[in-house]
Amino acid sequence: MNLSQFRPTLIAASLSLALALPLAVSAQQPTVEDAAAFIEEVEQWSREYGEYSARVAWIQATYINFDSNWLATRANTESTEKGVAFANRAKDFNDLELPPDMRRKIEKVKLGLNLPAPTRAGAAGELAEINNRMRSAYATGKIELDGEQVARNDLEEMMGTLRDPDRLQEIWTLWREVPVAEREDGGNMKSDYAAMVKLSNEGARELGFDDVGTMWRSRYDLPPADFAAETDRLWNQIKPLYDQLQCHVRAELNEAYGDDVVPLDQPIRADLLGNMWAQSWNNIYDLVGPESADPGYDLTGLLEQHDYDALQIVKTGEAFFSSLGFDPLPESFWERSQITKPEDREVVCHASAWNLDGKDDIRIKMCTKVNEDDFNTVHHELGHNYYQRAYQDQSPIFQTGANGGFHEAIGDMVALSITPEYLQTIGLLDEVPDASSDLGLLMGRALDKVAFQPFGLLMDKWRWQVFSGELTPDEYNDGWWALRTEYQGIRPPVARSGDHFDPGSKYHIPNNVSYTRYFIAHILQFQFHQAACEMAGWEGPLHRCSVYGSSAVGERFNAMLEMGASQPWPDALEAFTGTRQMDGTAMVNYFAPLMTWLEEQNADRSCGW
Ligand code: X8Z
Ligand code: ZN
Repeated sequence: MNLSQFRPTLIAASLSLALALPLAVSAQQPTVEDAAAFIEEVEQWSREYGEYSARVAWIQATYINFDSNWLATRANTESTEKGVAFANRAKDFNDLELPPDMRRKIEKVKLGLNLPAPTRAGAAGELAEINNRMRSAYATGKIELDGEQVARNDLEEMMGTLRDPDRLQEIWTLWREVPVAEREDGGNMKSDYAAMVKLSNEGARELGFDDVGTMWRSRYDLPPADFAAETDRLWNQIKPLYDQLQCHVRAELNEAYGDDVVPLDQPIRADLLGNMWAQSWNNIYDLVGPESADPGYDLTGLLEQHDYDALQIVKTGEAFFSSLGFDPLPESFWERSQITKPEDREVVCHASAWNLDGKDDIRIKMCTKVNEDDFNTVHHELGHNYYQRAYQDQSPIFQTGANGGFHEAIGDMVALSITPEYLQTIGLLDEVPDASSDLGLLMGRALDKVAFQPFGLLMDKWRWQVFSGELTPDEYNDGWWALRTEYQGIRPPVARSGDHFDPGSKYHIPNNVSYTRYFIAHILQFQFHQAACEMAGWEGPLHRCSVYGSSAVGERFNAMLEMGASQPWPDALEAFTGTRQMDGTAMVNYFAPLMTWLEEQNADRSCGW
């Protein structure tokens, strides 16, 4: 029990407040003491059941079979039932004056479930079964290429390395057959998704939300409508940069593939951008990077040349955090993590970071490949782990990010410090390229980070429309492509119909992981990076700044991480950066020289789609 959450002074103060308002508090109405007891019950349960269900989920994710699915479905059912009951009880304290800390906990309990089930008997179990089927379908869906079964993460990698448009189209299309593959009972991921939407919306309405989308938008210490407007504001800050990038990339792909494959007056074919979902484009740097500003190396090549294996990549990531002053990862991390793909069983390959016991049992689960993408992803995942460990002394209710975007931004901020200078420091690069390579370096980053933003935004725009009923199941796929085209300026390589379920080809849809967090994280990580470089006394261009080795940065970083979700996120942001606003100008400024160059390149081109 974490007694620091129940400081006697706070309780005494709030009790006297309650006593001073006798008219507002009838005999039946709950008291502050009731609220304290309720919170304690939630915390106790979270500690005990949280560890149990995390261990079950770990087994299921790293050893998918009939039994682990059975166990996970049962644990999910139980925790949903309990979470719904807690959220409903939390509403009893709506009209009670509480000290801010307790009020914040009560509000968090109301929002605690990712997908609430209705309270009627059997509903939580039904929801858990549906979700489990979708999760397994995504992780284990089989894809045959030339008569041979190919591992899903090999296919993901192939989208980055192959350059034959027919082959790319083939893989792209096969991947998207999984979400519509029919089961023996006639259902598929799409029908499951529609059933999940219906059930969880019913649960959200019982809790007083309009729908699940509103519930998800309520997690940012802002009214949900204000949060949606905030994401649009941030997007509009960076959209001009994205538009220039899209225009240039289309022109370069047109050079590479010709008018038939890449017509200049249409959105870009989604399979040509070096990524299964066209969400990050750094893998096509060789096709679209500025010839005059070659950085002279690529990270994948360096890792190969230096015989890095997956374990060494993780050790390298750990060493970065150690250089900031964080303690080494515990022995159990190395014993229990899944760093590479086991050959003998089905696993969930999509990368994730775990804390199993709310204390030091932190781990990553990856099917790490030795390439640039996974080098970055390892840092991303470790960021989650160091955050989890830093806030372990908070109440379990506050053991999460200041908002979802913070959690996703921690490791990414560190990865922004993977500069040529840093690579030289750790012995991967012999010679640091001079300033004439800056445009190339910036282009590499932009293809990863700027290209991501419209995708980061539209994933949940689509779900918000789905949960609100604006899109019906028949319209799911068309609505998806309408957003993909509007925001990203891309199009499917082959005709799609209402029978397809292309959103289901992306992990976070069948797994119900909200996605605005990544959009926010891409904004925040540049704010963090800028602030960190200032703290480290860096005076050059931000893309050349590495905070490797700066204990001053580490200390202030840790102060933010330790807070977890105990304070509204502007407080956490202020603790590290001194500002209380999310702001896209840090990202825009970082890429300013590239923007100028892109505008020059595009001057005589007809942009837009
Ligand atoms: O899902 C992830 C992480 C795990 S939280 C690997 N990311 C998003 C994705 O892969 O789509 C990181 C970037 C965006
Ligand atoms: Zn993440």
